[in-house]
Amino acid sequence: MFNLILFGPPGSGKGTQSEKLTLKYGLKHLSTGDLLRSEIAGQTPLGLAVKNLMAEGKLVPDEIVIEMINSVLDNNPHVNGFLFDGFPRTTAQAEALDKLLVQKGTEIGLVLALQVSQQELIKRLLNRGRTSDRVDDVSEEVIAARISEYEKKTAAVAEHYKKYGKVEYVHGEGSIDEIFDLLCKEIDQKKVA
Ligand code: B4P
Repeated sequence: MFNLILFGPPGSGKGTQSEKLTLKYGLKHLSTGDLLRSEIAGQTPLGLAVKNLMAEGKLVPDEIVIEMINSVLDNNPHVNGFLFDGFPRTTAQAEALDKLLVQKGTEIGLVLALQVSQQELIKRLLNRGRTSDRVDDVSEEVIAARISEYEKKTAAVAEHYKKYGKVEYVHGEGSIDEIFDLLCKEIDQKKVA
């Protein structure tokens, strides 16, 4: 089983590249952002609890996200591996994920961290806000709040996995295919090694 984390700030291309990577490597795509948005769309109690936080660009509480991941892992016992997209987003989530994977006899194989300038992130997200129904992409204020949450709480996740030598940085600006090739090179090197 090969488990991958695609890491990076909001708008760095995690969701975009995850779709291509899951197809190529046969991994199960697990996006906490998508899972949370589908709870909101279904107006479930969980969705109602997180709706305002997400609209403000704040992170959802760790307990909610960890419980959600736990049940997805339980419901997918026979996959080749998971691609975690947008998770973990705090050190507490990373520690919880490591424990859950140990219980299942596996671990994180690689963390690919996309590096994109702040100016480019804002441009991409505002652009998506014009064409999608993502409420958190519409205002520059909410985008700034998301980038600030990333810097305060999420950047530390890379430090957590660096301790285990699992992080590779990838330049996340350029065409989607160029970045995809860079990511594939890192994965192929790791899987062969
Ligand atoms: P997410 O759904 O994870 O969304 P995101 O970080 O904004 O990035 P996303 O993956 O969607 O965008 P991408 O970079 O692919 O999170 C949303 C919210 O959910 C969070 O703010 C938080 O509230 C909550 N949440 C999720 N997970 C959580 C967790 N674990 N704990 C707590 N809260 C959690 O793409 C952005 C745009 O760039 C797209 O329009 C794309 O087309 C474009 N793009 C991509 N690559 C490009 C390229 N190379 N060139 C030009 N444009 C590109």
